[in-house]
Amino acid sequence: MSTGFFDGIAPVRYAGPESTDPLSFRHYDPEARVMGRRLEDHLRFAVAYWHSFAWEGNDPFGGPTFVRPWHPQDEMGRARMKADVAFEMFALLGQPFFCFHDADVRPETGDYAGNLAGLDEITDYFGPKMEETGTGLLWGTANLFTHRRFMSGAATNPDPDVFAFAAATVKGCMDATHKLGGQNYVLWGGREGYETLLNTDLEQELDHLARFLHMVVDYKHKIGFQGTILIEPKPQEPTKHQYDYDVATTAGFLRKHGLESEVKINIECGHAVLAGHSFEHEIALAVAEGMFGSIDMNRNDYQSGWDTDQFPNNVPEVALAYYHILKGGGFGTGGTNFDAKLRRQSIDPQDLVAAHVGAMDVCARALKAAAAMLEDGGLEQALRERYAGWSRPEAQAMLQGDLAAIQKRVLDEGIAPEPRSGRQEILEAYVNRFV
Ligand code: XUL
Ligand code: CO
Repeated sequence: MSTGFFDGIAPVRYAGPESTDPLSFRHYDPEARVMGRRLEDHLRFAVAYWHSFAWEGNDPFGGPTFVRPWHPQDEMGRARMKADVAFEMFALLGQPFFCFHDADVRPETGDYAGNLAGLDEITDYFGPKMEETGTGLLWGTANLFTHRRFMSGAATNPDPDVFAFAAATVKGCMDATHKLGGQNYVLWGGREGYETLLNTDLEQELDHLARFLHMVVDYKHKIGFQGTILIEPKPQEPTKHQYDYDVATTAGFLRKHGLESEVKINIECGHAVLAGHSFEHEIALAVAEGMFGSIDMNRNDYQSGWDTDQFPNNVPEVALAYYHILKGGGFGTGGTNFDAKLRRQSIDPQDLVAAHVGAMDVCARALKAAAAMLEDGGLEQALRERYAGWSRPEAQAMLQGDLAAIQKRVLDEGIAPEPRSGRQEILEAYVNRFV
């Protein structure tokens, strides 16, 4: 029986680029073929439970604005109603996946056993709904940052009892993810970082973080979880300094601790920007490191310096992100998770559906542009020309040689390099033809 929350909203259909209905897809036709693959299989969309159903609209100055029938979220009856509504929206959107934290889906009971029982009960409730709506789990994760017990971190907490509580919580969430056939398990270091070095043993905390991660990997193998373990970097917020700062930091950390073949990276657009990078930089670097896993799609406000988690609406930017994803071979177990929330004035149920429809259209349009650029090959051709000198045998031999041999060659041959144009504006105009 329907909850009635989305009354009057029909399942969203592809209606073509001319459609003016905000509740129709203009660019996302799941069945359309791009580079020989269905668009749905390229993009692998997921809805994030936390922003869409658990967040109540609070900001630092104001209380809840959404006031949904399942608020306050303090007992199992309302957790089930929230699940009913969530799966009703999944059925309307038809996206293939969702993602959740334990704390999004069950009430906080204040103790470990109570929380675990709630998670077990609600994930049993999800099972048939996933079946019925055809919605899979892209990833599960543990919320190790909201409750005050985690105020000084989880795996990096100075108190070993918090480390224990966090480890036990992650075990429970991995079990739940495995039970629901999740394709990945994510660790975002919610408060794994510090507020001040004055009270922080940075070296010890990083060692504990690595040990924790090894336990996660060991447990994955123990239970036969086939999904990918993903780390989601973020440079700051909530702590002043987050240990998983960006892709470069995370890749170095994984290699130092022998985890590079076991763990991949989930890259969020807004986090990349907070770290002073572009989304495509973080993706390209993860691909180069062999650690690209999945993306959290969103955008930050350009003027504010924090994580605003808005829905994406900039096709040229998103196209460059998908360009690097496609060039790297596309998603494996990963996908496009909308880690994005409504603005707190957008209180209508229709706003929630329309936000996802608009975002899915932005991504579809961007992916098609990225595929067209890749098929046209203009950027790849420009790269080949720019690096062509390196295919000469003497250039390759130089990489096997030493400084003295190179000096001899420079002197003998009178090597005097002539600068060549980087052609940036021409390439930017080239991209503009596709987006
Ligand atoms: C926080 C964030 C999280 C993770 C999952 O900035 O992105 O929602 O994606 O814990
Ligand atoms: Co995220």
